[in-house]
Amino acid sequence: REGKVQFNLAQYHSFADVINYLNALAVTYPDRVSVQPIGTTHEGRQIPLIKITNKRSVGQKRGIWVDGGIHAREWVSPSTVLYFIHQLVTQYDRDAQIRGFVDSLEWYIVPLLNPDGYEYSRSSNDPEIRLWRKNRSPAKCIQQSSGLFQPPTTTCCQGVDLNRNFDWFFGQVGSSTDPCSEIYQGEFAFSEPETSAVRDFVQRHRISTFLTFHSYSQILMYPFGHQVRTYSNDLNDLRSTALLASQALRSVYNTQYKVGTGADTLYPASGGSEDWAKGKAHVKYSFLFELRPEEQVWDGFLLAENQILPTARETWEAVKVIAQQTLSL
Ligand code: ING
Ligand code: ZN
Repeated sequence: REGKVQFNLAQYHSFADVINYLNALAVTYPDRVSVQPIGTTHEGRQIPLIKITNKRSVGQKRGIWVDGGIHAREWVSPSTVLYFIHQLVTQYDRDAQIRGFVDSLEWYIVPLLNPDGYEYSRSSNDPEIRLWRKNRSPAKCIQQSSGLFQPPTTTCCQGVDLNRNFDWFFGQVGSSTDPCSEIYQGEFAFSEPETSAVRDFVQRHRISTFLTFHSYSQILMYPFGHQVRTYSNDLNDLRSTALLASQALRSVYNTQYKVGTGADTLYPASGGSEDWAKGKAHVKYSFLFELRPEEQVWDGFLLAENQILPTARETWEAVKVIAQQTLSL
């Protein structure tokens, strides 16, 4: 079955291509792969999760959650997560460390958490569309007063920022109640099918490690992001693991990452999945990766396809460090 599943990891793909790839892996490697939907989006797409573990090895295993593509325009995120899937599935027979990860852990991987937003961002090069961030929830309208003696106007906009919609200090900071804002938090925590699917799945499984992939800025974040200088009581474990992971990442192409909380390194924002996973779902290790390119560029969401594999390769080194730490819990 070597080389049986054809998929070009060096290109950006449609959601349909991703589905076909995951299903082909499940058919070709039934002893370690299965695919299941974890929810259905507003536009009716089923969100696929691929579970990777050695089905013959028995006993309680720790779970690692991995998601990509929560934000539509961050295309290198799903591509990078697809590379992890490829490594775990196809390197099993060649690499003893990966064999250990697949024998002794359960990987729950959602490469494309926001397929509606992703397909929308693929549908045009118009910046309003290509740079879409949110999901595609139905339009919500607000009345705006146009001035004294003017009739109020109604504005309607689509989409919720899924990384403001988790139940962690929901609506408090770095988010908006305006449906037209890029950081619109939604009507209430977990109002969206994508976020409630993550909540339900994580709560029903033994998850020790939660990894979520964004772009861009080259930052490895640990909790908490809603307030500066605010950390979990096991900060030392998270920070030392993050530093080891960022060193492993740097060892490949000398790509430099900052390490810290979202609030300390970028800006405070509440309602994020990484904070919810640590603060409410009580996973041990929760990290958010901001992938390439570096913070200073202005068109960082338009990352050239020749950057996909280098980004994925270096990030995989960091993920393996975190998986190794998870194994030794
Ligand atoms: N970045 C994250 C965001 O959702 C973040 C980073 C999360 C910062 C939480 C602070 C707190 O804004 C991207 N890529 O959107
Ligand atoms: Zn993002």
